[in-house]
Amino acid sequence: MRVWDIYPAMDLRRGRVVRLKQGDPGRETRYGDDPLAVARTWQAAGATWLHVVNLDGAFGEGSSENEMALKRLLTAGLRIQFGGGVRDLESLRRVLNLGVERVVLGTVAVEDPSLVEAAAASWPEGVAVAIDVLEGSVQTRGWRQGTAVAGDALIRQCIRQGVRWVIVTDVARDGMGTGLDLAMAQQAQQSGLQAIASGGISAIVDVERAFAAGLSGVIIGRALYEGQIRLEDALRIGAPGLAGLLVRPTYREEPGGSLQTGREGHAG
Ligand code: AMZ
Repeated sequence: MRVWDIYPAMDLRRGRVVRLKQGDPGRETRYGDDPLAVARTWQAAGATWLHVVNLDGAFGEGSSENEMALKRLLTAGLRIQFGGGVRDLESLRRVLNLGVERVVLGTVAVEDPSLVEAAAASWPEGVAVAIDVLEGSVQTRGWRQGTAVAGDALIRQCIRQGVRWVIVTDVARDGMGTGLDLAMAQQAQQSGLQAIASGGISAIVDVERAFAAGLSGVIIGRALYEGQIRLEDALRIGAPGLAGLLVRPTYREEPGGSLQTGREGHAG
């Protein structure tokens, strides 16, 4: 059966909810000082998952504030996907033991691939590899280090290593509201991985396109915090119960030029 989930994003910096532009800590917008309260608003809107990033961890800085925030977030009863600074098996095990359902590994996938292979063997549903790409090449260490590894090479590595989940982020689009580039996520999904796309989602049509492209989910950040997308609307896309089955949305151009979504009706 097809998997499809919407992940509201929560990036944490010193225990506070922020969004960065293109991952740049110098271009930060703060959205809240109480991560649990923010998480509860997403939960009230119907979210089942939350994608949490420990930015301090990703930048190689320790953060007891973010760790405390994560522990509080885990009390909300949401399913949590968490990444940032998890770079050895001991930290991975610890985060899973806290109750995180899926841990995102970025830097180690490039710097210590054997660790990812071991992790995927032990927790096939519990780990995802971050494919954070800028102009084709993978970025590590808080997206401040370019590498010689191409995004599609990392996708192939994931397949060889038995990784099930990947999160494909277009760094140049992240936090910029420029729309989603689906190509690499779609390539990953078509290679048999469960691919979640992130970076640049700015309108409900991006979510519809990701669903229509067969992806396993999308991560939405700034567009939710700034109100370009209502989470309730995003959650309706692909929701079983509406048409009874998952159906692909169809698009038709209205005379006024606005894009409307229709449904093909019952599939099968
Ligand atoms: O915004 C950033 N600068 C940033 C960010 N959001 N840098 C890294 N990350 C995220 C990755 C992934 O989810 O998208 O942190 C995680 C990877 O962390 P690490 O420590 O494993 O490379």
